[in-house]
Amino acid sequence: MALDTTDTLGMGDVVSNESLANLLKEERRFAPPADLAANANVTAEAYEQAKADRLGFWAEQARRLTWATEPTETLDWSNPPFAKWFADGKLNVAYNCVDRHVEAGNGDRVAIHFEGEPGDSRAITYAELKDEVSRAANALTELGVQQGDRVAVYLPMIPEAVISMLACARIGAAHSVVFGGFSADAIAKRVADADAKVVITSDGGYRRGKPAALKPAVDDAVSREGSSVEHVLVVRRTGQDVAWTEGRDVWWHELTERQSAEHTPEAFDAENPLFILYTSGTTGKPKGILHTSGGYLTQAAYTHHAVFDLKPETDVYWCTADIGWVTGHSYITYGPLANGATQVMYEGTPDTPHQGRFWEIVQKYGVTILYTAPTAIRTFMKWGDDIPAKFDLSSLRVLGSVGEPINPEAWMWYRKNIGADTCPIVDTWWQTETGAMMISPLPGVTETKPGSAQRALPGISATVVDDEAREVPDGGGGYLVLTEPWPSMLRTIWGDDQRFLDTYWSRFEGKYFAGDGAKKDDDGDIWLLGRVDDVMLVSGHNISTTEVESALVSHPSVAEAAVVGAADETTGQAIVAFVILRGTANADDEGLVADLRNHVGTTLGPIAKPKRILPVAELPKTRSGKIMRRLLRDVAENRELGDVTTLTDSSVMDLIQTKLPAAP
Ligand code: 6R9
Repeated sequence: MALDTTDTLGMGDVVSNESLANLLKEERRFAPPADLAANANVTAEAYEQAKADRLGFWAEQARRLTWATEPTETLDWSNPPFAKWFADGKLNVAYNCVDRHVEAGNGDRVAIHFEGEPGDSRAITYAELKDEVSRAANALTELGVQQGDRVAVYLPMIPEAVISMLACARIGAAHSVVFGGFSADAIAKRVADADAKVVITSDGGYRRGKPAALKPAVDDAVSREGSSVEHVLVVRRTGQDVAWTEGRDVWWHELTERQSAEHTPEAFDAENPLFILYTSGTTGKPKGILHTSGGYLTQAAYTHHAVFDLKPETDVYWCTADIGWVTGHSYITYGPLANGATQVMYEGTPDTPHQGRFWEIVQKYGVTILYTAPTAIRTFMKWGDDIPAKFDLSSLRVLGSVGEPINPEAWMWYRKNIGADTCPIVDTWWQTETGAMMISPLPGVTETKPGSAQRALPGISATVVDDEAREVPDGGGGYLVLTEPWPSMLRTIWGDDQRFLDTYWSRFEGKYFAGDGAKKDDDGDIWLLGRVDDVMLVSGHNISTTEVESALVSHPSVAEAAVVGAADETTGQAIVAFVILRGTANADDEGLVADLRNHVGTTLGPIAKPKRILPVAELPKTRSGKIMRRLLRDVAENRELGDVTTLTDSSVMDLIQTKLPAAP
């Protein structure tokens, strides 16, 4: 989450006492399809049940898992905010994700339909997955990995990524997955912070039609002085040449092939660390978010069952996230596999070899549930309606969104062009820190509203507060907070309890501060307004970047927009918008820029009119698709660029800077 600067806690200067202006009015409503509602996994009753007995509700959800020792305690909150969930229970996470489905007679069910970018494919059943995870667990044990150790994973989107994570879980070691696009520096920092013993990587992976090397970055990272890494385990994916350090480097296939496919899963404490995942703050070193086993898996499994209405016998689920993002952890590896789902895993980019690749995959596997990000949806909008129209998407029944607020127009496009105007859209708000979904519609229950995540899930308590920590009334705006502990909450920042307290628990006494701006509409539904650090203060009014961006995207000439507040002598901050135009619109058309300003003025009010609108070809994004507004702020304020290491493609910034006219 590269936008996260909450640990600086400097936003008090930015968000003043004035609440976020409630600008956007969205009146469209969509009822759940009747057949889905009639057969839904979860009904409205779940909210009532959880409200009456929140801990009882979660204790019941924990029974979705198979425990070696059933927990008798639900929550230990005796030392807040350090939570323990199901603390006297014991389980093996990998057993829950794999073995138990085989034991239940579902060994022949496909767990993963892998689709490689070059077109190779591979179906892995639960029985096969059990063998592979067992061999990998034996292999890690042979390399000296033990319960409590850390293993770094730096892999492309191939089944071995999931197998590696589960193999770690199986032997009680914590994994730390590092995005396959990060630099040697980023790997070295994360490996050092977690003190990882082993790194699992590959020769390379396929991206945009070409093999892209991965191992050189690992070689560089682990050859630094004082590295904790004893072994590098290398998966052969592309067959490209690799440098080899004898004694340290080991081929995955050589090591795993000679292991037994039998491995007895040991039961570990519910609070045994499962993984560390780093979120990159803009300043300081990345935060290692620590998740543990029983509570995390309970909420990942429950939310995947409830929010996607998963029917494991018939659904084909596809989450397009990368495994290096928390979404890949909770909704590719843990949630779906704990639920015995059949899922698609795709290695590459959406436009390789053509812009219909996603829809071709949906058609090929008969995908019924699709989970993707607003950034992808806006890209598909830009490419045009005719592309998905060429494919049979009639298998789809539930559509999900995650990562950023989804603009109402992107939501409408998704529903109409991908969801045949019938599929419910679940806009799921959550964070690396929350571990699993927190705020989302339920597909068989909620009347949805384009652009709103709406309501905390059963068993979750979220609200919006003002500067003084008072809950805002319906119609008000402020900060999103979580008011009760939840099973998949982060337990701490790895090795830095104080930073955990400072970042999340010091802003509002006794409440978790998420760092997002939010408002409540007149029905009490929650609308996310972007990171608090991104909120603009224009002539004394707090204006959300999200709302101005959504207004711009609702203009037929705009495909994508990123809005920032730049220092301004008269108004404090002035709104600067970077826009990507749709196919036929002309970037040099002065009339269009005036038209866009007026469009924002009529949609949101004159206060929200951007002072400058700059058409650009690309926007800077993180690997999880979030727009990095702070870099655009640097550009808009003619400053030198800050840290660009978490960008997907740093050349984007050169492009934007060269295209910029001098500031007026
Ligand atoms: C899962 C994930 C977390 C931040 C979060 C918020 C933004 C995610 C959202 C959303 C509005 C949604 N975010 N989902 N904003 N609506 N449905 O993205 O985790 O990478 O840690 O980012 O992403 O700003 O605080 P992570």
